[in-house]
Amino acid sequence: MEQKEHVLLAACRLPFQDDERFQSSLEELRSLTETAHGEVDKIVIQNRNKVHQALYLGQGKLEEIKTYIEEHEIDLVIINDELSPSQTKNISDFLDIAVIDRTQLILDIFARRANTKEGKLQVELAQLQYLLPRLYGQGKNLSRLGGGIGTRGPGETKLETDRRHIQRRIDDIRKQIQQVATQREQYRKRRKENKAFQIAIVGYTNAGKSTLFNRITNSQSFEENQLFATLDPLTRQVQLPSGFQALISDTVGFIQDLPTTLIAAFRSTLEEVREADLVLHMVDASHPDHVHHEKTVHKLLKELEADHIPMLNVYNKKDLLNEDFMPVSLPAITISANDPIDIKRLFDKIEEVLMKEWEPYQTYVHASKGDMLHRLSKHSIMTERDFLEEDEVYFVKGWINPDHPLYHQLRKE
Ligand SMILES: Nc1nc2c(ncn2[C@@H]2O[C@H](COP(=O)(O)OP(=O)(O)OP(=O)(O)O)[C@@H](O)[C@H]2O)c(=O)[nH]1
Ligand SMILES: [Mg+2]
Repeated sequence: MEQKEHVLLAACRLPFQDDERFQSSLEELRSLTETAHGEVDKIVIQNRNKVHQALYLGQGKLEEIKTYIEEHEIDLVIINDELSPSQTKNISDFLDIAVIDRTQLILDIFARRANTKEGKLQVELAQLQYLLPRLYGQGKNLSRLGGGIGTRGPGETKLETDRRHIQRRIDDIRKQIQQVATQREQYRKRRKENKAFQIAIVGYTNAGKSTLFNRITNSQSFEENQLFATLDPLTRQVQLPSGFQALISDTVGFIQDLPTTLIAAFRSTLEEVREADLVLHMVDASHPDHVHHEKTVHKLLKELEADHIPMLNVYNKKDLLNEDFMPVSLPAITISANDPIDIKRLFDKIEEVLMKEWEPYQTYVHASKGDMLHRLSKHSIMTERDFLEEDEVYFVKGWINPDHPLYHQLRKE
């Protein structure tokens, strides 16, 4: 068992900040810290008109923190903001202790979690890009080579080498990511050519995406009560009640104030979402701040140019809710990912949403054309199928995606 680091969290509250939002971002910083195996000993808040340019907090407040640190054996200070390189250094010098900011904390968690080649490369790239402008004179921070929050990953071995070396590594990683991205692109193209219908599960971190994915596919996606349990997308085949077949993907969780370096690095992973035909937006409905989580996800989907894709809002963790819960966005379904009956309801709801998007059809298929019947049952939502004995034909009715080649075939017949 890893030794837990004792952490002090510090934040500036500015006049324009909404009180509830401020509190929940602090709560989030606390769970991020715990996810990184830190233990929060104390939270220090200072109300200010603006952030202190050199020290982030005022000098008096820092004196107070320094005294606390000395009396309570704190290992690390985490600031609930993105700091400039010089702010980090100044605070660290002042307190004579390691200081990291929110971005570095999130990078650290991503470094622990990445488990495919692409995921690891992306995290390393983001960490190096974060490190580059902060190379010189990190003082106390650099002496934490033994490890601990914020030091995992590539930083620790390369700190003493020069910028050029890091720059070369960045270029190298970029090339490798590009290669993986090209492979991914080809794979995606093949799926498109096969006209596989793609469903992406997206949502704020910890909403229950992997849990749902696992219940649906019975597969072993990594699922845990931690933030960012999933960093790499997983795709499996599913069959809806009508027989319609689709691919479904689990994706990395979203978070507010995602470090810009990471957004760039994870773009190719999240590009899967842009290619999706249907988005299942999962929301932890039991989270007090779920409305804001939803907004964050919508905003990021827009940035990814994925906001035009049909969406079903899936409000999860019903078992933790009061009965009077009302969905915020429609179309919606409220479920508990662990309840098999709810999974069945979700499947029905997905078909309902697709039928609204698609076109109705009805046609006769001769009994000798078993292949056509099979294709229709896989690629459309077939609602009726009757065998008319005297004519040896099937009469079928259903709903079909107008983008699917079968649609045009049906119209010709
Ligand atoms: N009570 C309750 N807990 C749930 C439900 N669904 C998921 N959870 C729990 O919520 C936690 C997070 O679930 P995950 O499936 O890992 O969440 P995720 O959205 O994949 O999270 P990231 O991969 O970190 O973005 C786990 O502890 C799950 O057991 C539910 O319906 N009810
Ligand atoms: Mg997950």
